[in-house]
Amino acid sequence: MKKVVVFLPAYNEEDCIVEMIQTIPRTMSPDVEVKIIVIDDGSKDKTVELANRAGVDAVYQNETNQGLGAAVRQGFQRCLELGADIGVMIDADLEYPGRQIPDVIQPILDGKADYVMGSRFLGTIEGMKVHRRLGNYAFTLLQSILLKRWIHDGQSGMRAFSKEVLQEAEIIHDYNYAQVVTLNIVRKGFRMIEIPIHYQVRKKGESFIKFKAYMSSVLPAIYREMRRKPIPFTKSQGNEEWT
Ligand SMILES: Nc1nc2c(ncn2[C@@H]2O[C@H](COP(=O)(O)OP(=O)(O)OP(=O)(O)O)[C@@H](O)[C@H]2O)c(=O)[nH]1
Ligand SMILES: [Mg+2]
Repeated sequence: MKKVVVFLPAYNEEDCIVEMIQTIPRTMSPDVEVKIIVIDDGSKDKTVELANRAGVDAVYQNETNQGLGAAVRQGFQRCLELGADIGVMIDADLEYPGRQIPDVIQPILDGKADYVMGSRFLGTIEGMKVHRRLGNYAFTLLQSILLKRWIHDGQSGMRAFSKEVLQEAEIIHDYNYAQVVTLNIVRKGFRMIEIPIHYQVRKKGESFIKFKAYMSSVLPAIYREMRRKPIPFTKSQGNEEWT
């Protein structure tokens, strides 16, 4: 039996959280057990109450807002505490297809990958604005150059992580995780693949992305991450620190 823990980082998502939780299949295959948890990051609306009523396995509540990077880092930790073999992260804002979670975990179940990104640009996209599309292309290209391999969608809000990746991945800033975590995981030697997903832009709630804050946090974090020297992960060596 494999344990899959799906975590949703959520900040003021009362308009979406219930419907989002309902999109996540509870049964994926006979040998997979699914748990769903919410990492609430100081929401000031009814996110926590509604998530609890929607029947998730746990809601972890931060008193104050720590940022999406910090929330995903906490998500990894919670998955491990719950004994996950695979952790899945998915945004709470109804943009990503919960029904496709079985597709993103399959390559890990098959032993073909350690890290799976749901790729919007390999799949279908509904309603993404032009400036967002360009921003996504630019940040994805930057990651492709830094990793010397082609990536199609470096900012996806739907990803799956093997247990080893949950243990080893580091997110070096609290504001965001999207690019730095991929640089971190891939440079440690884990196998990443992308699979096509269907994406539909947010119809309710508010995006947290503000251009200036994003640029001034994410770009320096990418730089800092690349300055670090990755120690390749091997099963015997495990937890060695980076220098
Ligand atoms: N824990 C936590 N989650 C956050 C925070 N800000 C946003 N989120 C959640 O992270 C997910 C992604 O946030 P969005 O604002 O949709 O960001 P995005 O999808 O990159 O941007 P859009 O394309 O505009 O939707 C959603 O589930 C949010 O609720 C935060 O500060 N802390
Ligand atoms: Mg979103």
